[in-house]
Amino acid sequence: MAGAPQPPVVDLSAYVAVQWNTDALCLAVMVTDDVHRNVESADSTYLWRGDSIQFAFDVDHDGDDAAYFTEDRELGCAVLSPDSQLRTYRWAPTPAGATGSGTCSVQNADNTWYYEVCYTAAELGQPAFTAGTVFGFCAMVNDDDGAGRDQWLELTPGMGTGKQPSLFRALELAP
Ligand SMILES: [Ca+2]
Ligand SMILES: [Ca+2]
Ligand SMILES: [Ca+2]
Repeated sequence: MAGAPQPPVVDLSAYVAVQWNTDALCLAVMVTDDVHRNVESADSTYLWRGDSIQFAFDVDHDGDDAAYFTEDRELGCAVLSPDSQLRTYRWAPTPAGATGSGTCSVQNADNTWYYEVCYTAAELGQPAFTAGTVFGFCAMVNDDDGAGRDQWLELTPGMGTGKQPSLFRALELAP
């Protein structure tokens, strides 16, 4: 109808869900974002500067206060623009790289992006995933709408501005 008010275009919102079995821990992230952009094709270290998702696991749940240690993981996934190439990356532990950065698939419809990311037990330093295991956990969604990252969403503080696993939430693998 001419002149009818249009719903506002959402700048950034996100939902995260987790599922697991013995072999894999999978995360589904639904992101609503008005402009998709990630131009960091040259160096995956900088995928976080563009639209992307990242997860942190304080694997031994010791709440390190100022850094990741060798058992901890920071991992992520992005869809590059304009060619829709998928990238996964592991920022921690160092040396960083694509190795051990899981698998990612992404679909989108209009401004909504559906990421599905899976990590093997080995990629999170486990012989197998078992009920009752507790990780420190944070999830983050980065937003570039045309001029580099201008905002992000975090499940908790402790990831976007310095690494502080003590601030993460507990993620328990429920039976
Ligand atoms: Ca946005
Ligand atoms: Ca730790
Ligand atoms: Ca964006």
